[in-house]
Amino acid sequence: MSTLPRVALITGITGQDGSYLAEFLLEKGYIVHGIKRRASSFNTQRVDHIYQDPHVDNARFKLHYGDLSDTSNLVRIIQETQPDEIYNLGAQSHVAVSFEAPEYTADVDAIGTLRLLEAIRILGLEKKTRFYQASTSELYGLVQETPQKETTPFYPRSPYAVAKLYAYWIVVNYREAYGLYACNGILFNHESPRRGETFVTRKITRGLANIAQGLEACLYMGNLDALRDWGHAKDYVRMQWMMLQQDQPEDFVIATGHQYSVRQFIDWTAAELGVTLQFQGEGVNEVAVVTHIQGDKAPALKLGQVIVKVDPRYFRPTEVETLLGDPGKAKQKLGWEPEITVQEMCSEMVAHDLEAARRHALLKQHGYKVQVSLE
Ligand code: NDP
Ligand code: GDR
Repeated sequence: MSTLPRVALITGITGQDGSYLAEFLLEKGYIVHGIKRRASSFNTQRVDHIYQDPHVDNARFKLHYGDLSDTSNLVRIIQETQPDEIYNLGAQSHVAVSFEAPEYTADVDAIGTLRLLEAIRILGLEKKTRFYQASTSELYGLVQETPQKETTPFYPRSPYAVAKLYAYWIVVNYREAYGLYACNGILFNHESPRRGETFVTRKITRGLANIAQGLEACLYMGNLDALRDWGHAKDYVRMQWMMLQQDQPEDFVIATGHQYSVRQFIDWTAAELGVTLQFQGEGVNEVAVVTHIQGDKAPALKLGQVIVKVDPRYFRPTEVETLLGDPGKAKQKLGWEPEITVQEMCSEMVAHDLEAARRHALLKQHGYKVQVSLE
């Protein structure tokens, strides 16, 4: 057996999952290549801590400029890196944004996947390179069965989900047509302190931490009734790797099997800040009012203050109201189970965002101009 380190190529390495997966694979001894997009400012914050100076010999972490919309670039990177495993995590991953940019989303999320699979074929790497596709619970959309499992029919409800539906099936087709080792991980929502700031959990933890420290006045939210099965990204990237280590390629649902509302996540976040909220009103008039404050984490808040309001701007043209996964197959076949609960994850996210908010508040107190980005 070869003793050479295994080589992985990750698209979307600068994103939430890409950063955790890169850490995980480096710890396992892999050489990790990642594709990053050219941007007008640095966009590698999530992987800067594992970056290795390319001038040093034997660097095991390497970044390449590239884009899922650029076939020749992908072919060249795969040819140069000769990966044993490709993890296709790159995507325009925001569901609401996909209604604004449907064509771009289709190009990157659907055709981008095809470009990678074709690159493997063009380069004759069908027997060498294993392929992981970041599929999604959004495929279930308007749910046909609860809980959702590998056999539940799909009903996508956004340009993002429709693009991911193409990607899902092209992976299945290339596996069946050409014998590629290619798998879909149908992942339910997973979060962390590295979650993008405009996804709902991070928007809540960051927004309420900022309000608690007097940096923002109010958090404007969309559908508070939406129900999601939230897990921790660290648990989910472990499963991405496990899926590529089996004898036969298969598709798996990755979820916790528990479901909560957006309103519940707001409540947990407030509780982490020592704040009790009461939700009042209905529909677009619903607000959350501060009814109790304990401890020193929310010095800027006052009793009776309204800190959450509904803004219909955040409603989606077609909503996915409820998602709940059944991770039974992953447990039974791979022995995978999530280790971090949603409450532990919320606590970690609030601690992270509160620390940042306190830093900003301190700067503000000392006369420095502080501007927090809002959506
Ligand atoms: P993020 O949005 O955090 O990361 C997306 C990554 O894709 C970023 O590195 C981004 O680069 C990159 N990217 C975007 N457009 C392109 C492009 N045109 N070419 C190359 N790279 C591009 O997503 P997550 O880490 O949360 O998710 C990873 C994958 O898993 C995505 O495919 C997502 O759709 C899917 N998924 C996520 C779930 C979740 O709950 N997190 C659940 C199910 C599936 P940049 O940093 O420059 O923006
Ligand atoms: P989702 O995640 O669409 O499930 O896609 P998101 O966190 O954006 O929304 C979850 C639910 O919360 C509701 N919601 C809001 N969402 C956002 N972003 N902002 C708000 O203000 C707000 N208010 C309520 C949404 O309507 C929705 O019902 C994520 C992405 O990571 C996808 O890439 C991935 O495929 C799926 O999870 C699984």
